[in-house]
Amino acid sequence: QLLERELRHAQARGELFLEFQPICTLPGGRPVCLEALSRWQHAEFGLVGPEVFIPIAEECGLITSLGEWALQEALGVAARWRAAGFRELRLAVNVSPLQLMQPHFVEMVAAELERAGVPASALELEVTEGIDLRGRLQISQSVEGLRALGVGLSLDDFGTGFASLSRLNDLPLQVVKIDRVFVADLTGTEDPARSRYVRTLIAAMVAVAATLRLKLVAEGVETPEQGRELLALGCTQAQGFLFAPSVPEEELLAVLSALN
Ligand code: G
Ligand code: G
Ligand code: MN
Ligand code: NA
Repeated sequence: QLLERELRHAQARGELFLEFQPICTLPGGRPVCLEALSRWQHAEFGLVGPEVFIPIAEECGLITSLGEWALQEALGVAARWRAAGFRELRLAVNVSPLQLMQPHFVEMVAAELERAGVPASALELEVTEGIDLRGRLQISQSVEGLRALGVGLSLDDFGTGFASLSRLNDLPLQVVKIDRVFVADLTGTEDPARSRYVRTLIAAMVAVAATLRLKLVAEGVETPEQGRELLALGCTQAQGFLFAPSVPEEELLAVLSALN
């Protein structure tokens, strides 16, 4: 189809770029990590979002090279913010489960870290369980290899995919990210039963995360009220428009100094 054909040329044409969004402490709003988010600026279609082109890339086999590009590009930017003095600021990069299926994925990650001069401990890979990761040998080997390398693993969009609370102990995770649909319903719903339910759900996630020694990040936090609710529930990190939208590298310094 048309988008697929155009996506095949996007990389070579330089139409892909990255934006970065801070993940901050709750309370305090101190940035601890920057998540790299891919963007596609097409000459005719305009800005195409990753929720559109990532699934296309996954279907047509472009995700491997797109994912490699995103990692390489993001590590280059991270090397620059580290050189500018932000050494404690980690980098989070989204990876498709299909990338974890690649036999040489871990070697690729190690080579890109080496090339950028960024330590493995400064990198977190975010994976969304859009497919069931269980029982896939290559995926468990990749995940184990990343752990051995010292790269962190985050479970993205938690609560919406295949992953259940009982699964959190099966992957060597450091971080779980609560999907923004739950955060939105904390305060944004007219239905008190729904907001009570979402509160209970988040409290349960906080309890499980504490037991498993996982960091919990709430996504899509837009208002101070949501921030207060999440803090009261025991959530200690958050990401969202409350702190900053995603911005290109050129605007990072301004965003970081506004947050500090
Ligand atoms: O930033 P935005 O809300 O448009 O991102 C939408 C979704 O696309 C997010 O869930 C994010 O995890 C995913 N995404 C963004 N960039 C990448 C990428 O480089 N690779 C993969 N696999 N997913 C990405
Ligand atoms: O990996 P993930 O899909 O969670 O990536 C975050 C996505 O959420 C990005 O596409 C980003 O543009 C979007 N986003 C970031 N902050 C907010 C927010 O506060 N509210 C909403 N609705 N979307 C957000
Ligand atoms: Mn993500
Ligand atoms: Na997400």
